[in-house]
Amino acid sequence: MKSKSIGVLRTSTIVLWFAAMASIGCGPQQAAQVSQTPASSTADLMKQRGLSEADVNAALQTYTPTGKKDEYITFASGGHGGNLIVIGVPSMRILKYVGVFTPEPWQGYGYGDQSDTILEEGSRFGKKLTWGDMHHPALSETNGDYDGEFLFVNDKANPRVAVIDLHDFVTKQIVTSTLIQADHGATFVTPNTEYVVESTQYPAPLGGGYAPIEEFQDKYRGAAIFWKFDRENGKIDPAKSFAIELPPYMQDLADAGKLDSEGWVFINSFDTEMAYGGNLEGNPPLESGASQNDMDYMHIINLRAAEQVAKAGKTKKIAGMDVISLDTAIEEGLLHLLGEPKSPHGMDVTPDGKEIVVAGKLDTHATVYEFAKIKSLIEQKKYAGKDAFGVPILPFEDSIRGQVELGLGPLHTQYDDKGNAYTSLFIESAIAKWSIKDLKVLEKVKVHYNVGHIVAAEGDTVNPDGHYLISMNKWAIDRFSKVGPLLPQNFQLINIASEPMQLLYDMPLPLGEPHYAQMIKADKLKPIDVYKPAGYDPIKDEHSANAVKAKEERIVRDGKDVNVYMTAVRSHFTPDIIRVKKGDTVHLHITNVEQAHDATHGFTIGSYNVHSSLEPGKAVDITFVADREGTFPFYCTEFCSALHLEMAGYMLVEPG
Ligand code: RUQ
Ligand code: CUA
Repeated sequence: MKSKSIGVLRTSTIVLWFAAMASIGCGPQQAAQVSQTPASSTADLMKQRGLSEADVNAALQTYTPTGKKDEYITFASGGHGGNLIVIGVPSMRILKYVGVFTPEPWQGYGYGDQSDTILEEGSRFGKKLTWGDMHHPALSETNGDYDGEFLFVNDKANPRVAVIDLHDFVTKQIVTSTLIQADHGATFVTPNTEYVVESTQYPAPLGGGYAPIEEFQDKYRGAAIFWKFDRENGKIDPAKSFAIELPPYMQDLADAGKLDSEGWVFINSFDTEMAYGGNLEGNPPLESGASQNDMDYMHIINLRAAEQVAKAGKTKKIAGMDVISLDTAIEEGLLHLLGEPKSPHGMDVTPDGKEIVVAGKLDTHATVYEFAKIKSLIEQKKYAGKDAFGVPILPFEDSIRGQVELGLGPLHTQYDDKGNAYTSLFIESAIAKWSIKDLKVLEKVKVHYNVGHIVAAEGDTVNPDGHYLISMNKWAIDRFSKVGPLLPQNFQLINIASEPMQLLYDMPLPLGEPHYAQMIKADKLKPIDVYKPAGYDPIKDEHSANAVKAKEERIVRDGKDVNVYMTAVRSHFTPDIIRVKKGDTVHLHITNVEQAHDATHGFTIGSYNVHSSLEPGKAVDITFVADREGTFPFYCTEFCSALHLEMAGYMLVEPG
């Protein structure tokens, strides 16, 4: 069930009601509870804090009393922070950071064997990476609607895709292919999450080799990788994944078709000039070299047909990946190009799947393409020409329904439940609301400042909710108290159900630059409370072979390997003394045997760079070499109980 949208609350009525309640000795929430006298009347508070009626109105739409939950959950990319950020809407309270591409000490992510495996798995060219430039989260979908089960997200810098399981909000997998060297059209899922799309941004020789940049047109290529998702296992299956070679344009954002356009993938691009910079070598800088042509190209991929071609083995292996060559893609009719106004950015399929909205950074319009027209042009082989590689180009005029003039620097588009689209205007620092049917701007709201992506409630699904939209602003300038030259991002919550649209709340976001986010109805998420039964390994997603039960704690020495089978329970670790010799390899296997909700312990041994989070029922393994003799206290790092400080012990490393 979709939520009903709300309009603007009538503040004057509410203020009067507050005043009336206050005068009879009842605060707003205390009416049915203990009677308390508010510090001041609402009118006094407004005066003291300099708040207008509009401010109070906005506050009442976001204020969330203790114990009340949010209606929506937003999953925001953590940008160069490399972690995922979970935010409640409308309160805009941060609920969690999830370690993904960057070690996250609170969760012990990257500080123990299991989670190290995940970061290790994300290595490229043998190098373990401890950060990522996270851009676009994508919730798993069933029939084009979020199902609340999984989330995928990309790392643009070190092209990778992570899988986060929303049953416990833990990163379970990172996949990467050295086929490509930077991504941006990622991650986007097909309507039933069969595939997770990852396409390149900056062309490079496929597979990661060297080629002189002067051979850009011959040797450099883009690619789109279609990672096959195995929902049953909750993992991407690289062996069943494949890629298509693309021309050396700078492919940008992408979207998967839905409903009418299901089975197709759309990727836009800039730099169809194939400029590659060289501003100290007599060439124009990349930015101007890449902005010469009036039109760039949308890439239209017939994914269903491509899947058949890949299954038929018409691929070559590059960097371990099955790749459909550009020639094969052309021969088999898998790839078509279509003009897009100068340097486009956002690529957003409408909820009915019938149209595609492309916003041009350097063009003041959004262009609305009709999928039915595109499909019939492809079927009739009606081309306007071919590009330098022989890829057929569809005629622009015949494939669009029209254009709408939005303003300066249109980037990304989201949708509501009433047939409206919302497009961010980066240069103008505004959001334009426009009618998809009439191609007319209805209204604009100012934001602060330089908005990139926007996210509306379920705003890129087949069934958007309307109501809330967050403007993800890159610049904050004067919105918050000063914190030095590096400023937070500014997330602004907007009520899009009200007319005019109403700016409700500014939330500073001080952890990297989130690019995209997705907002899901909170009741679609069904996370677990504890790992049951105790002894679960969340990374391997199975009962741990090293799980320890109460009374089965022990220390087992095998040559220089010391295995410590330990339990944690309020308020002790068993064993609480570990004796080893310098040079021993210590394998800690710790199980939090508690099953009480929120009874989390932490574990650290000083000076060994070891930390784990032990949620109820979780089992972790930590391996390290006791390479320093001495006396090392270990203790619980979560204030779990009255005797938390006593939840400690000693590791004694005797001289070897
Ligand atoms: S991109 S706004 Cu990945 Cu638009 Cu950042
Ligand atoms: Cu366990 Cu503190």
